[in-house]
Amino acid sequence: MMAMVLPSATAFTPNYDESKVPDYTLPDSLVVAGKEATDSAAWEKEVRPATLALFQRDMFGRVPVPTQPLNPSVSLESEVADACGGKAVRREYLLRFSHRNSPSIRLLVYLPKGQDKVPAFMGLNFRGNQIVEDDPRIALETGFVLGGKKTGDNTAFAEKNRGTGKERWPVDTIVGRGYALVTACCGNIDPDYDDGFENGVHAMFPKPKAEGWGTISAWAWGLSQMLTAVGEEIAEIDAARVAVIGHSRLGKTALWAGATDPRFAIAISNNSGCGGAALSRRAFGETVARINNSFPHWFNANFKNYNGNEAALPVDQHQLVALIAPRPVYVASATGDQWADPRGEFLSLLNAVPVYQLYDDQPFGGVTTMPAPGKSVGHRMGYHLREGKHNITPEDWAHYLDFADRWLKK
Ligand code: GTR
Repeated sequence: MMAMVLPSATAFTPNYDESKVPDYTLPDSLVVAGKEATDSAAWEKEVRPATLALFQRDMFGRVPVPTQPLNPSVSLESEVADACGGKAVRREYLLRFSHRNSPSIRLLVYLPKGQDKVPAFMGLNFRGNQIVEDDPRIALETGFVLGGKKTGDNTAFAEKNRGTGKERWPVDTIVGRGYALVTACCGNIDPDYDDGFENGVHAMFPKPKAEGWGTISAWAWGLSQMLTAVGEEIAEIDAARVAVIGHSRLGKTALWAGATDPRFAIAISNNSGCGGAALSRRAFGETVARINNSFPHWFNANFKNYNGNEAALPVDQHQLVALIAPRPVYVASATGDQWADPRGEFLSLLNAVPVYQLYDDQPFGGVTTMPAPGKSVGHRMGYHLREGKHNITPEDWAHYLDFADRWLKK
């Protein structure tokens, strides 16, 4: 008998045809849960908290209350004075909590030499700190990394990856422009797979309910802890001038970190796509159902109610951008990254303008249409579309550094 091949339940064909984007109406970012923001005070007092609560309830989740104090502690593990051809001091720190299930978060820090209280970029990496530079003195990430073994020792994989992220982390340029860089492997905070909240920082908290946090929320929480650690331990960095940055799933994380922690001075989302800067209602490229099926652990259980049902979402991603107001925000797309819906990413920024306008007449510099590739536009809200693939490149960084110069240099 011939076997019948049935289409798998998860078969998914992304829409890349602009004419097939469903008609949609975006929720009004200024009127949420019956509250209206007519000025910045009303936004801050009522509409912003109501918006944040909806994102927590239906998407990223709420961080559970720990059952005991977590008492973070930071130890300096290494320091070299010859990084970036002698332009930088490089340190490694270990951030831990007093809970018996605490993971160790290993921070890699570059500080421009001889400068005090510098602004900084902070972002997570996928494959361990050793990717940033091919220097055997940087500790290998032997635990969970993207592309390595899910459990067990990843030493061999980490060895192979030394220095492979140097395009993504152009430390020489960053330091040369007067910024510090702080990074850590996202897997230190929460390994990127569905494990029922058993590992990573999740293991220090009670098990979440339907509203509970997923991995993106855990990563964002980790970034906040890293910011606290920087403020307390690294006098060379001005913790009030830290830009949180991330690529792809870590770009979604950077936006959520910027939304939940107002201490981040700027949030930068690089090719963050669905669940990040891209409008969910456009269902262009990756969709809510697809992301929840492929990565059930990224968002909370309630977010699954919107699979194939984007119109019912009480918020859309322009409101995630708006939660960062009035702090500067930057979104970037790539022409070859249709999966992340460049137009949807741009439209989120554009539709967050009314909230930013409560603070600034022309937050987006009067921009109303998507710019040509290669050009950075905007003012307090920045955007560019890079020619090329899903990636973060020195060209992206050049725009981020210019943007940071505008807002973080004294
Ligand atoms: C993809 C996922 C995207 C994006 C990307 C990444 O597989 O569909 O949402 O997050 O991974 O993080 O590299």
